[in-house]
Amino acid sequence: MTNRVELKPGVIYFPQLLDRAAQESLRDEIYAAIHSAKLFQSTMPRWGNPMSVKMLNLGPVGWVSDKSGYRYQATHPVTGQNWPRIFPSLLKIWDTLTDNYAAPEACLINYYSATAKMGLHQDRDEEDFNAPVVSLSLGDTALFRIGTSERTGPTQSIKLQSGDGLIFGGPARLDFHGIDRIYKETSTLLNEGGRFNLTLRRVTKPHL
Ligand code: MD6
Ligand code: FE
Repeated sequence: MTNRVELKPGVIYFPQLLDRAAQESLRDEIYAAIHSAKLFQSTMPRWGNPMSVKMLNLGPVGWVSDKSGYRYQATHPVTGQNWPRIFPSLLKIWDTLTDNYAAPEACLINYYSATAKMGLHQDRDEEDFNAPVVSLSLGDTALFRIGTSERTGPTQSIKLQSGDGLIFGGPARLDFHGIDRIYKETSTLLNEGGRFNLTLRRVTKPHL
């Protein structure tokens, strides 16, 4: 098992959770999924401004955002098709990091170009806040900022590199967080540059 660094209660950082070979195979699985299902451009609720990040989901449901709000839905907003399945390799990582918590139902894939960022936000569209969110980074390094459950609370920052993992749960599950910037050309994993972030989520409450 790799290093495990508790950044604060509920936030555990796993530097280099995935070695280069694991990163390459995950990258290739992502490319195959994107080839069949296509990234889509999300827009912010209400005003409809485009987000700088492009998205795709895997799993029975996926997270989408448009003028009418944020929600989980079973189909791709552009094609109307079901989302591709969550890769078995990802389910295995989830089981290891969450100690076999009920299976994740969504894997949100975010793609950041060198200039993309993500504003401070909470992940609160899930019914089950007992489940942690598991995050994986591939490609260029990103500056990740974590605050508190209040938007204006103090924050700490950490650079997430290709292959790093993060668990976000427990008392930190509703903490604000975001990506301030991408460090261009810091990884050779993606030919086109930029960064993928995958977040695995349990959406509904597990039934006994
Ligand atoms: C990113 N991550 O790393 C954005 N959300 O690109 C997230 O928004 C995130 O890393 C919930 C839990 C972990 C995360
Ligand atoms: Fe998030």
